[in-house]
Amino acid sequence: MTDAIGYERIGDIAVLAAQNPPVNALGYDVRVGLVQGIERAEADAGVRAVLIYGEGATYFAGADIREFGKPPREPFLPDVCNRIESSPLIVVSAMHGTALGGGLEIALSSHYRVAVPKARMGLPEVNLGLIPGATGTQRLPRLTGVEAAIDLVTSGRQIGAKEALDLGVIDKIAEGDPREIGLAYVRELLDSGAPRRAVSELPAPAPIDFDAAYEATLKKGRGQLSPAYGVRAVQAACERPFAEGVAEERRLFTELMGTKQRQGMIHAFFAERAVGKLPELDGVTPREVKSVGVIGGGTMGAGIATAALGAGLSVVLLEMSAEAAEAARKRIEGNLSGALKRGSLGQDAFDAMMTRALTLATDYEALSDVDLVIEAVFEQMDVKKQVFTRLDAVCKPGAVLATNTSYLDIDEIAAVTKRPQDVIGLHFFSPAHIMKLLEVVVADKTAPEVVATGFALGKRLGKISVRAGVCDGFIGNRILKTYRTAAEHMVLDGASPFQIDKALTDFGFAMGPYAVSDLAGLDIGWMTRKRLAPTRHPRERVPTYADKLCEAGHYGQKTGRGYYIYEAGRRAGIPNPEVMELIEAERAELGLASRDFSDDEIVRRYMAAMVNEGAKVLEEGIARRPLDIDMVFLSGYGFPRYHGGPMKWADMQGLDKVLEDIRTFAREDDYFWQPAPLLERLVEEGRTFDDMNREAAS
Ligand code: 3H9
Repeated sequence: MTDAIGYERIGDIAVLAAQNPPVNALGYDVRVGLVQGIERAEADAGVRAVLIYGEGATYFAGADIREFGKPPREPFLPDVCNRIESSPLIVVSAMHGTALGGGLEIALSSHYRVAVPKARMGLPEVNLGLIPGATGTQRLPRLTGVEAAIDLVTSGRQIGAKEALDLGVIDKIAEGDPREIGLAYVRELLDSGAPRRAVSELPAPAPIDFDAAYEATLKKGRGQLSPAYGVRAVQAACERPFAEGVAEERRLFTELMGTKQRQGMIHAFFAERAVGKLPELDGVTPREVKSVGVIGGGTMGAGIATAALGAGLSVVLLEMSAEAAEAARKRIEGNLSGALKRGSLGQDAFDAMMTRALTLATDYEALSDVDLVIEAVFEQMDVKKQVFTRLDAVCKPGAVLATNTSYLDIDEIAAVTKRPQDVIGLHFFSPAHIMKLLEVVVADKTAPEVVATGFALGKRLGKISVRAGVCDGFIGNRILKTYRTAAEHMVLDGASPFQIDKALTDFGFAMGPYAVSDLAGLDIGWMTRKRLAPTRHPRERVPTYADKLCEAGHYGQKTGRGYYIYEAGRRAGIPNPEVMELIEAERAELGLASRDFSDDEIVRRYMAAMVNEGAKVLEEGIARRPLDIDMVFLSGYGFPRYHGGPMKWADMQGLDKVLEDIRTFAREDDYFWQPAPLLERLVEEGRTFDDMNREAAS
């Protein structure tokens, strides 16, 4: 027997205990162990039932994802599931922690299922670009019916024990440790003479209109294939005998396993876990943070305060006047009321946050005792410097002083204090209580424990924190500026903003860049263009048509008109014809000939600009690893997860192809399209960004 599954005999019960920390993933040893355990129990005279449970934190949390993409080794998981179910003994699974994917499939192959009240379960394979591939799509609908099964398979969402019981996924909830509740349940079943009960032998569920469900799912997934494949797999459960349904599930699963989407999503899964692991923080203890000061109660400050309150921190919010403080309080209340209405926040907790945990202030002295301050005031260097001078004077020693600036030089801000080691950038994205991304911007003198504190705070707030270095725009906004410029060049040369948006939403972005500008407010770009105008290189091509929109008072969604026109009651805008007139006038003025762009060329130019700037950001050490850039774009810029992030996307295209594109584009404009030396080196050496990720981890 392998060590991964322990075998123990307790009276007439054989107990199989999974011992594969940290999450009891169903790797090769575990699969072998389960089959051997069942065989041994069947051969063990007097054994009448088998209990399966997980030691440590959880029941099986799924197949071992690290094995994907390698040649599969027998026994395959679907065969293990079928072997368990076909046992003449009564097999019971006792679940705790998270029974996910292949884990839930093992449970569904058991004859009875019991779970602790806090257990969570689900089929999250779609989040890895896959579908359940070990009979889950065939067994689950036989228990829950088709609609619930499609919901669980296509959303990948986790459900709690109570919902699982209501849906018929489990048979019982019991308080205790899994071994204890499992043994008690097996005893109860044996004593009552309960029969062996195989889910595969239950009648096939009633069908629905699967073509409609498939189309709707495909549309909702914005080009992601796996959820739509999940619909087809559940369809097979209705229309075919069990064994054939399993074969169809396997076919669909195997097809998805061969896709780039699967590679991209699994990259995202591991990148999400690697992003917070920094060698520089090994053994560094973060400072304790119980109270947070927030300076500025606009959309950003109120969002940050909301996030901090939601994480159980006490917050002192500083504003310029009592009226402004009151407006900030209202914003926070508005932010929290959504959670209150949805029921994810109770009235008592809401009241406690708004009264005991939140203090409004207009005097810096109120910040004298907080553990960490984040300023979210106007983006102007002299304003920031004033704030930090005040903070340096009032904050207690050891307090972390953070700026939420989006692009200003944090070294320069830190230099006005006598404690630059305590100064850091914590760059949130708006709305800060919702957006996942936090750039932790490390300045020259920032102390490692202050960096660790930034990461610890990010974790507490439920953010994905990415380490960034200081430069104009850090990782995200710097790269954004470059690919946004590539889009503007295409507009000057003949593409319309609407075609560009469409090409990029077809690529999988939630919104195109022009719709995003309308949402963020066109005045932001306008201000940036004005700020950068004096230092602009003569060869930079910067269109002015958008300035004209702003001059006419059209700032996007907030004024009802920008690139798009927003009619009351309709979320999506319709293209603003005035925009094309302005663009055509500008092209005529500059004497530019318009040409056609295919959607494919639009995507290639946009992505090449993103990847090239990403490579420069890496080379300068602003981002430490390619995966850091991927996480910034996946969690803060609506980059489609199934492409894995821009750097993973580039790897999957082939870096040589991306470089070739850049060199081709450079023939028209060798000022903008300067290949990143790092990209050239990687191509020369036949290496990838993923190789860099691996080297950084070793
Ligand atoms: C599947 O089952 C397919 C089948 O239908 C068909 C097959 C034929 N494998 O997240 P954490 C690692 S697909 C390998 O930080 P938490 C993880 O990388 C699978 N490794 O902990 C990390 O390693 P490290 C369906 C895994 O407590 C460590 O474990 N299942 C796996 O915050 C701790 O993880 C899923 O998609 C795995 N399956 O969350 C579940 N899972 O320390 C995926 C985790 O080196 N897993 N690791 O960085 C999760 O959602 C979370 O890990 C879980 C625990 C909720 C379980």
